[in-house]
This record gives sequence, C-alpha cells and structure tokens, in this order.
Amino acid sequence: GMVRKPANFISSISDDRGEELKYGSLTISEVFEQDLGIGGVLSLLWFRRQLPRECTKFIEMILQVTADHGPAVSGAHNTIVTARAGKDLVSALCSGLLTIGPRFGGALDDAALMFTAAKDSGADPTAWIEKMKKSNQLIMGIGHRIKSLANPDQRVEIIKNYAKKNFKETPILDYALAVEQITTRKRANLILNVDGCIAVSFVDMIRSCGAFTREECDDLMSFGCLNGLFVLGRSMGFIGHYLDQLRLKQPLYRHPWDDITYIQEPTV
Ligand code: Q5B
Repeated sequence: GMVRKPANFISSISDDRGEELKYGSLTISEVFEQDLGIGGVLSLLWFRRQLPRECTKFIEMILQVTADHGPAVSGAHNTIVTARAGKDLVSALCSGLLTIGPRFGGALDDAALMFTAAKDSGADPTAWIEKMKKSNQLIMGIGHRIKSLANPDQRVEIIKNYAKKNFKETPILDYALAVEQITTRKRANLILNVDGCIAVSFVDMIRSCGAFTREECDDLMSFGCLNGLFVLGRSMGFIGHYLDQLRLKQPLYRHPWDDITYIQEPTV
C-alpha cells in the first residue's frame, strides 16, 4: 500500500485549505456572523476555544488599557528613536517590542506565577513578602516609576473593578491586593501595577470560567501568553508613535551631551 510521508509540521489553530479560512473549527463567515470581535478571535487562536462574553470582553479591555502609555516609556522611546533614524515600520516596532521584559511590560507571566504559587501554598502575605525579600527576589507586578498611592493608576482600577464584578471569584487578585497593602507601607509606589493586576485577574478568569482544567491554566501561564497580551496591546501604541514621528517629520535623534555624565577614568 501507499506509505504516507510523515508531516514535518503539525498545527491546530487555523486552516486555509478549504473553501473558506477557518479559525479553530469556525469559518471566517461564522466568526463575523457570531460577531466574535477581537477577544473572540484571540480566544480561538490562542486558547482554541470560544470563551464566554465576559472573558472575551476582558481580553479586549486588556488590549485597550495596554495600548499605549505615552512617549516616555522604554518601548515607545525606542520606537521613536528608530523611526527618527529613518528605519521602516517593522524595524521601529521590533525595536520597541525588544524592550518589553521584567522591568517594563513583561512582568505579567512571572507575576501570575508568583502570586498564584503564593496563594495556592497558603502563605500569609506578610510572611511571603519577607520570604521574597530574604531570597532577594522582586515581586513581579509590584512597583511603578510614576504611579503610586498618591497618583493611582486608573487602568488598574478599571481592570480590578471589572474582575470583581464579572468573575465568579477573585482569590489571586485579592491576595495581590493584600500584598499591595503591605508593600505600599514601605514605599507609596510599591502598588499592584498594570502588569500585575492584569496577570492576577487573568488567572482568576481562566480558573473560574469553567473553560480550562487546572493543568491547562498552569500551562497557559508557563507558555508566556500573558506577556503576549501586553505585546499585542502595546504594538498599537508603538505603531502609533512610529506614524506620529513620520507625520511630524522628525529629524534624526541625537541625545544632548549635557544630558550625559561622561566619566573620565584612566584607561587601564
Ligand atoms: N522595589 C517597575 O522601580 C520598577 C519592587 C521592590 C519588592 C518589587 C520596579 C520593578 C517589578 C517588575 C514589574 C512592570 C522597575 C511595571 C510597566 C508598564 C507601564 C510602564 C510605565 C506602561 C520600578 C526602589 C526600592 C528598592 C527595591 C524596591 C521596587 N520594586 N521591592 N518588589 N517589585 N517591579 N514591572 O521605581 O530598599 O530602596 O533597595 O522592577 O512589575 O512596565 O508606564 O512606566 O504601561 O508602559 O525604579 O506601566 O518596581 O524603583 O527599582 O529603584 O526600587 O523599591 O528593592 O528597595 P523603581 P527601584 P531599597 S508596569
């Protein structure tokens, strides 16, 4: 009989072979007939399932609150400098995206892992913070350069309020808020930040919506899908900054000498 050549690739999220493109098992026509929106499409392609409306709306809210945070943040700054060096849109976007990491915008997955492990272990928030300090570990999802108790972040309020109102339970968010109560006593800017609030609320969502097993929830966190949400959202802002610089016909950027401290040390 015929011997079938083993495939080099396997894929399970989309299919363009038939008459109509499919996302998961839904044709692109069905995606529009059912008005799934960006949250529904993302759920099909990232999670291979149709999530309830309160979840797809939450995903869309995450993309909206992370879309931009002004020109001063690391990623927008890089995008702007790259645009002004005459590079193309993709290069400027990539240059911005490459700054997303543990300090800026890329703290979501580790925040989810840390707070979830802490809550699941039954650790008391005060004891857990002390343990983190002793092991010299920063708590991902805590702290902000400019946001603080005196200058609260409305994005965090929006996400927090939605999670509280729409998810069956929010134990990980509640734990993170208990941690924030303690860290902000040390410094007013050690708040639960936008990365952290999205991360813990997202864990509460996937754990309580009934669409995922506990193992699938753990996998999603370990795969980096939460940082993926920030990357996707903030790409909107970075592209905006790129287009803005071209519109404003900005010249090559050169950092002023008087804003650099030159340290003269004898060459060894
Ligand atoms: N301390 C965010 O630091 C920042 C601590 C901490 C325990 C912590 C810092 C941090 C964890 C990573 C994280 C996401 C680097 C941030 C984002 C998106 C954004 C950005 C935007 C947007 C800020 C001073 C003292 C030291 C530290 C202690 C600080 N963080 N202790 N756990 N997590 N957080 N990143 O203010 O005793 O004086 O030595 O790494 O969640 O990226 O808008 O800008 O939308 O674009 O520079 O919102 O918190 O303070 O690092 O000098 O620390 O606080 O140990 O203590 P800062 P540092 P001590 S949201």
